[in-house]
Amino acid sequence: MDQTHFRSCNLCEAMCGLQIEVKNDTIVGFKGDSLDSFSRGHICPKGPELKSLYEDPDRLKYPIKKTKNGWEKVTWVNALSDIANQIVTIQSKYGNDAVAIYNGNPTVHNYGSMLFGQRFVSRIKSKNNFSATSVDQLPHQLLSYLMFGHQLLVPIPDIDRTQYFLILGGNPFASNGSLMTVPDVKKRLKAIQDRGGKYVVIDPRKTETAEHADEHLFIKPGTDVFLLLSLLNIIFENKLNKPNSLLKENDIQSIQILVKEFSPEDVSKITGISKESIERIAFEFANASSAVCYGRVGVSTQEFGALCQWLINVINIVTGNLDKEGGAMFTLPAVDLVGEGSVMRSSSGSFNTFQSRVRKLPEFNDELPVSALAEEILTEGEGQIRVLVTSAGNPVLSTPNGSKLEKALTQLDLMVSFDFYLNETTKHAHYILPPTSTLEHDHYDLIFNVFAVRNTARYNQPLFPPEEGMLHDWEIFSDLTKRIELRRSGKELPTELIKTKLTPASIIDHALKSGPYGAKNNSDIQMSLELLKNSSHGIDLGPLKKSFPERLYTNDKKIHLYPDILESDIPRLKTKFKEQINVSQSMFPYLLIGRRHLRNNNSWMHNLPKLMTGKPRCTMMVHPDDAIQLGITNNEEVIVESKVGQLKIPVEITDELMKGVVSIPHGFGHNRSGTSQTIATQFSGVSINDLTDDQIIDEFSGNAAFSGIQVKIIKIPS
Ligand SMILES: Nc1nc2c(c(=O)[nH]1)N[C@H]1C(S)=C(S)[C@@H](COP(=O)(O)OP(=O)(O)OC[C@H]3O[C@@H](n4cnc5c(=O)[nH]c(N)nc54)[C@H](O)[C@@H]3O)O[C@H]1N2
Ligand SMILES: Nc1nc2c(c(=O)[nH]1)N[C@H]1C(S)=C(S)[C@@H](COP(=O)(O)OP(=O)(O)OC[C@H]3O[C@@H](n4cnc5c(=O)[nH]c(N)nc54)[C@H](O)[C@@H]3O)O[C@H]1N2
Ligand code: SF4
Ligand SMILES: [Mo]
Repeated sequence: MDQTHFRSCNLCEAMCGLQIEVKNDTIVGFKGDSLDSFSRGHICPKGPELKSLYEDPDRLKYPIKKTKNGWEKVTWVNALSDIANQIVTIQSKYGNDAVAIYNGNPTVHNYGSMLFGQRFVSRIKSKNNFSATSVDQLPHQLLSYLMFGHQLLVPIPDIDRTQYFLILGGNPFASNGSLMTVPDVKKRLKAIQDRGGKYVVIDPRKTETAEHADEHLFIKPGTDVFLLLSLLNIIFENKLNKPNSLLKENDIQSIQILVKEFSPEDVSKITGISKESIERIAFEFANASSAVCYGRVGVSTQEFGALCQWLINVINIVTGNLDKEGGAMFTLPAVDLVGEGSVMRSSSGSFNTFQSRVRKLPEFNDELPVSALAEEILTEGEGQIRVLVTSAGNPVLSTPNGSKLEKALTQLDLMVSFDFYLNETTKHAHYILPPTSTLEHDHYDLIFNVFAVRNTARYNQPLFPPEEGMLHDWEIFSDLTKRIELRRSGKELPTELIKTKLTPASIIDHALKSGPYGAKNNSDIQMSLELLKNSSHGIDLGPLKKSFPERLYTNDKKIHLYPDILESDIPRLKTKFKEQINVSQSMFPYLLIGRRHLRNNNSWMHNLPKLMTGKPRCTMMVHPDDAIQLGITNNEEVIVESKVGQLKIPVEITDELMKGVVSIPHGFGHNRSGTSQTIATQFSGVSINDLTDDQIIDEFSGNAAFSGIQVKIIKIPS
């Protein structure tokens, strides 16, 4: 069959529209959809590789079971029945917490998996629920919950209208934006400059984004919290703050008192940013006609990740830039996960209502920090994890101290992985349950429309039917959940797959019709699935609009500028401040940070040959002066050692990096045996998470702290 197919790419957060030409059931052309009003024809090199993913000979298409003779193909019914039996038996013997779940990043890029995976999690009723949230954006969601009353009321930079954009720890040129769904980010950043505005990047590396910025400042990894405090110090000291009727006066006073201790002089010594620059940025930001401060992975994954996100919100609020055009705004998506009364309203959040068993780390939104996963498997006693279900995740490569987790996985009674690759994590499973890939299923972006720089909606139909016998993630979850319920009530398990009338599309249709643009709300747009099916380039629902106080969900309808609970973290902050001022020579003198590359996507797209061309990417970047001091040269292999591990990696000398800082990308380390990813193995690289430490976290939120891991660089004698 010949056709032109339009859909959006679901690989990263940018949601670019794609135009796919098909002849005789084969893809012959792939480009950006120029009629998509949101992405305007933009795509990156990863988008077209959805084809390679679909055609990848290493992609699993039927369930496999680990046996004495190796992996064996099994039927869906046998696999799902056996798994259901084992889960119910183990839970009745050892309690619900004996079963753990880890949901990886692609879950949120796959609405079927999200909707039916959540049902599965809720039926398992285990405290041991983990996800990639706690190696990523947990602080953003936590602070939205604490300050605005809903974890998904995340402030989004109004990039198309701002005059001053301050970026900390984000590299949208490589990542294509995060918690800021923004296809075409280069053009949009350039447009700020073209209209006389500025964008400024604060990063220990002069990144691709920083390269084009009006200003880039190096910062010592992990010290952003002090920079943010001193920016506020200057703002208050100079009365640059603006009144806001949604704030409580005591909150402002308490913050004013707190920030007084963090003078630009002291902070300059800690961060490496001059006092003058700190002062100038504070003035420029506060005096701009509109401004937005934005921090991403580099600042959320720090020892003070939560305080960083708090202070970023505070800066936006007190300078009058929250919920204002050109500042940090909120979306009004067609499927509303936030609004009171919405049929799809997600939980507003929860924090520290229970703790992990071993280290007592706090729960957020019914999830525990994944840094605790390995110890919860390895530590004997009541509540020990015996079963792990991973879905769309590769925690051996993506979570801190991956080698420790790897050892833990070998001790499980049962491990089940929803994944189409046999990789570093899934190789430990007893069953791998492979779902269809993107081009074979439909998709509506539930999550990234909530984080987008414009309100948009788009429904993506499947391009190809699934091969005979293949199932979607949601179908696997749906069947398994039902089997567990049947087994719990002592019923026989059916010998066919259990069909369901409810589909992801039917759930969405209902939500669209009753959502903000649906007939139920008397909107002229009359939003529905049918309408989206007939709008193959998606529908633009306009720029972000003022949302408060209507969509502010705190109990008193005020912004909680200084949530009480944060006070418990201030002593830790002050101790660190003193330590940092009197910093002494460390056994591990270099600070390690990560990096992303446009052609990688976390750990899982290294098996697509076209994305792996070009010069080797898994290198350790180091500043030329440091290289001289260490006596190392380009491409030479060195040993990098941290408190928890060691690896060998080639050197890349570059003045992109701040002195004293080294950088290694995450997601590599495909040299482990027993996987089946032919191309990825050829470009194996090493895993930075064999150096990062499960014990180094943001103690307040439980989020992993990857930025600024102390390491030693050892020259290998020739
Ligand atoms: N091509 C590509 N795109 C992706 C991904 C990918 O793997 N590849 N991953 C996707 C995912 S899951 C996410 S969450 C997003 C992330 O999106 P971004 O946050 O934009 O991603 P990064 O490129 O990791 O940017 C983090 C930046 O923080 C800097 N940094 C490190 N430590 C510090 C510090 O202590 N202080 C400051 N100020 N900066 C610091 C790093 O040098 C880096 O430039 O990207 C998404 N998009
Ligand atoms: N040191 C360091 N570590 C990091 C980061 C960092 O910046 N530095 N970044 C962190 C961040 S932001 C994130 S989000 C995590 C990501 O961490 P994870 O989510 O654990 O890992 P991914 O590499 O995204 O692996 C995704 C897995 O899902 C599979 N998959 C892809 N699509 C589907 C699908 O539709 N269905 C199913 N069932 N499976 C699918 C892939 O084959 C792959 O095995 O990594 C984190 N780790
Ligand atoms: S930027 Fe992201 S959404 Fe756009 S084509 Fe690339 S991977 Fe896909
Ligand atoms: Mo992420």
